[in-house]
Amino acid sequence: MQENIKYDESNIQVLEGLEAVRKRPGMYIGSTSSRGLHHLVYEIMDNSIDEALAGYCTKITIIINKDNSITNIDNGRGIPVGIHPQMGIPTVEVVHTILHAGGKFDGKGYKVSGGLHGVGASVVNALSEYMIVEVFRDGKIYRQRYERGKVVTGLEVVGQTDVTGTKTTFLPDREIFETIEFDYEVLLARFRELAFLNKGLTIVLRDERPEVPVEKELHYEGGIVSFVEYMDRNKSPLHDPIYYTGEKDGSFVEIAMQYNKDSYVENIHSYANNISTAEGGTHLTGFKTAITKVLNDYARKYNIIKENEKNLLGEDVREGLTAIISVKLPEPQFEGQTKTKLGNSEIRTLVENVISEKFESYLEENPSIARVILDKCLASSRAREAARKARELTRRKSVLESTTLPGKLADCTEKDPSLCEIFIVEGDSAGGSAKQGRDRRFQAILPLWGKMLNVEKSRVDKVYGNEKLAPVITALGTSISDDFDISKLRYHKIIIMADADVDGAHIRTLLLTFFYRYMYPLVENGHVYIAQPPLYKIAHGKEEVYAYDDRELAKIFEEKGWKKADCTVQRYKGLGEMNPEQLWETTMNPETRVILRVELEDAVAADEIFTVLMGEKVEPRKEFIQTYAKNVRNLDI
Ligand code: 0RA
Repeated sequence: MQENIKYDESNIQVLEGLEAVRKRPGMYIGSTSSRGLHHLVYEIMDNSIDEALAGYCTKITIIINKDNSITNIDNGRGIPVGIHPQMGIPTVEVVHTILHAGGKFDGKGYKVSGGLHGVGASVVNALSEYMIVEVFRDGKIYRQRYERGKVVTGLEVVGQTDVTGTKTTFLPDREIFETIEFDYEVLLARFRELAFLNKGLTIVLRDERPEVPVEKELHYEGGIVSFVEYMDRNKSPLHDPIYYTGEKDGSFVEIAMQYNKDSYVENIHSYANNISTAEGGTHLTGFKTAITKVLNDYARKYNIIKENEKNLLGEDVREGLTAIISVKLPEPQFEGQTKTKLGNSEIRTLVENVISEKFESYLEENPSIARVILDKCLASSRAREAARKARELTRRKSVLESTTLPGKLADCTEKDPSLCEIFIVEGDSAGGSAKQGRDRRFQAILPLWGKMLNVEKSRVDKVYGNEKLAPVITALGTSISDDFDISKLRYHKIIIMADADVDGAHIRTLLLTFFYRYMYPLVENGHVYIAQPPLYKIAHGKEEVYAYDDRELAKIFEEKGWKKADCTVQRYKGLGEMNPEQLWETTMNPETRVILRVELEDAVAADEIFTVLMGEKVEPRKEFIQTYAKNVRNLDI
């Protein structure tokens, strides 16, 4: 009797658990937007990756089915089907119906509970119209079906097999998600990253939705060395990638790094248990400290830095460096605003020791490579010194002129940055309309003039001195690079407003490159927006409406029942053609406008796009433009 009551109670708890997930899905998967939708796939796949890390699974296949359901197949041992000693139901059912706040259900190593990950199969189940799990184990095929987290069929044996593994199919719930349309490219980018991070693992992505299904197999014997080569494929490396590993007390670290000739920026990505640690943490700190020390010690030893000269700084030794730092550890602590900062202190020493020992001997054994690396660092150091002088000059000037804000800035009256917006506008005529059309209480206008610098091809000293960028820097108030301070940001919305033509796209890309490379936290924290001016104005009698693209134009005719012959359709060639009232109404008024927030879903892809579009090599740019020319209007970062 006792037993029975207890069972009922836990059953009720179970239901409450998954009900909670359906009531507040954002708490478990971050959001119900497209981003949250894609997280469902990562959650399910995560379990298969764990099985691969444990050494039992070599291949994971993910299929996007015609109806946007997802099938995830692995060739691991199969989820255990035996009766769970505490719960009294099959373990596979426990895994799918009981909320495991990211914990391990079987004490297996490497269960990740950081960021949005690790919440597990039960959360995905709760948020799916249906889920079908098939386990291939002990010569049998077991099968169970759930709907919105609830069991609809008990675990059944449905056939025989001579393989092992787990196959999960789920259809995300339309009642929960804003969209259930999966993006092949988004999944592919994440799977490529996972294939790089898990050397030897094969990941297959198959899209069954097109007329002719698409399939891609990802497998990198080189692991993160291949990752670095991949990221640098459009750059000019100074040497082959350097690769180190280390291990202590059940924690593993892997580092791959390579210096490039023609890049002035650093491209370092760190991971903990396959999760991108965008905010860095102990592994990244250990890496940075150690390479700075090793390079300074070597340069001192061989008199490359003279006795009266200063040491190289961290930023000097990272210029042009591409690196991946990947750690795998039993109990990762994720900290920081977005829970993407690794906190485990022991990892810092582990990484430092690996680099100190091995990078030092690498330099000793490869003196000519050591020399080109150090030449690059020294050049960076000199440029930094020049930048410091340029900066001091700017500061002195501003003291003399008594105002720090650029002359062309039409500032707003509101002083609380969280309520303020700045429109960065190309061209004086558009700038004029914007100044007249704006709501001056909270909207500032900064017209740009002069020659725009391509920051991808320049060092920081050039950036400070650039006539077009300097006003942007002073108007925003944050400074740049290592001096960047987000608490000084004067406007929480920075809106780039440029024409919808090729020149406008160019200026947009240059400004985005600048923000990405020199004011990264602005992008990361979602402060950067792109204004969407309309393409058409349609007048019908006294009524006037705007269309932002051709599709919308067609829709307006259809919905309003207007005939083309009765309307005047004006196509805007540029912002300058709009009068202040029109610009306000269509592009600036928060009540009626459309603005796109620049989001960084994938830092690796973003770096790649900026390198390709703005970097030294011409061929990859041509290739990119030829491939994507038809989509340029939707170029999203
Ligand atoms: C724990 C124990 C065993 C397998 C798994 C977990 C497992 C879970 C998942 C989830 C997706 N695919 C999976 N593959 C395996 C096996 C224990 C044993 O066989 O002794």
